[in-house]
Amino acid sequence: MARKIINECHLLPFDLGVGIESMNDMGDSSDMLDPGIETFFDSAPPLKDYVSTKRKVGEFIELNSSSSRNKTFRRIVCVTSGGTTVPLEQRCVRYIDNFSSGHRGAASTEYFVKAGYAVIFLHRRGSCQPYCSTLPQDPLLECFELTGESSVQVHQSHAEAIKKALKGHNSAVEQGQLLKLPFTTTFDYLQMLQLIALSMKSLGPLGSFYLAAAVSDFYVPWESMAEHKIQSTSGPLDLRLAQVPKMLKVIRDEWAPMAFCISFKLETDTSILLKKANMALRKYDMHAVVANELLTRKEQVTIVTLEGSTTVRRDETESDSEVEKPLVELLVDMHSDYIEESMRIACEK
Ligand code: 9Z3
Repeated sequence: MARKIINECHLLPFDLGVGIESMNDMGDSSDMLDPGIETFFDSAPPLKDYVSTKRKVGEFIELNSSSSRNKTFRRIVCVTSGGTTVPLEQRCVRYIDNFSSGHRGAASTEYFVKAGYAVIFLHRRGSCQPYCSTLPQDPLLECFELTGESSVQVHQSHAEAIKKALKGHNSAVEQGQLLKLPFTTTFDYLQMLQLIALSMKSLGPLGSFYLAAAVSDFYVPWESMAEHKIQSTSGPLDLRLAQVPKMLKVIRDEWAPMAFCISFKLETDTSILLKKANMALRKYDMHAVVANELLTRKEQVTIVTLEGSTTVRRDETESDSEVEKPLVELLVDMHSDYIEESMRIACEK
């Protein structure tokens, strides 16, 4: 259990009114963006589900904010999860992918919900989902059996796992604590992250970002991308990839400056991991960077902050324990401290 009770929000002197009307007035923040970011967003194919995604995010924040009629009041965290793709063709047949199963994000979502948060789970379509880790890896059809001409039932051997997953998932959704939004490409991901961050701006320090998605560092700008399938008969392929601008700093500077921001640093060479995490902490003004090494990422992670670093480990004495449990507990406590501190500063003004 998290150390602190997290329903202190009614004490906060921040304006938390996040009505849907006010969210529609957020306007276009692109005037303030640096040129690389502007180029990226200008070149991106517009989000197909922009209007419905914005509405869903607005309603979810409304439901969990103090302005809500039913007075449910929770902190909100945006958990990003899975890898982003980089299409090589506009009518995409081939793409570059970033490694991530989505397990970190899915498991962490469950622990945030348990700690009382409302979670916007921004995930790669088809990657691991919350409450599904105990489901059988077998093909879907092996979970069911025909019991008559037109009736089907869950196979007894899978019934417990499916019941557990359904209970966890349905309860989180029914309580209004889970909103799942899928992405595939880096274009989709960053546009959705921007939309969510701008929507969360008015939550002040009660909003949080847990950026576990593995985001591509390079991309092919839409206008220089081949429209049709690249032909192998044209010989070897020369690709020039532009650099994806780092959006972490933009979240801090412009999109949601008061939100509590946690990013991840993945390396395969442990000798540079903490140095790189420390650099990211300072460069992007994160509140914490979670450093992990590819092969040991499920066993241990190190949380790097300006105050120092703390390593948390999976409880090896329990076979089904996950490193995300102590990780999220620690981050929830840090978020509590951050809210308290922000509240104190706001009161002094
Ligand atoms: C991570 O480091 C995640 O912990 C993992 C989780 C992707 C390793 P899985 O999904 O793995 O459970 O299989 N995410 C961030 C990776 C990343 O691309 N970080 C960038 C960097 O390291 C910064 S945004 O430069």
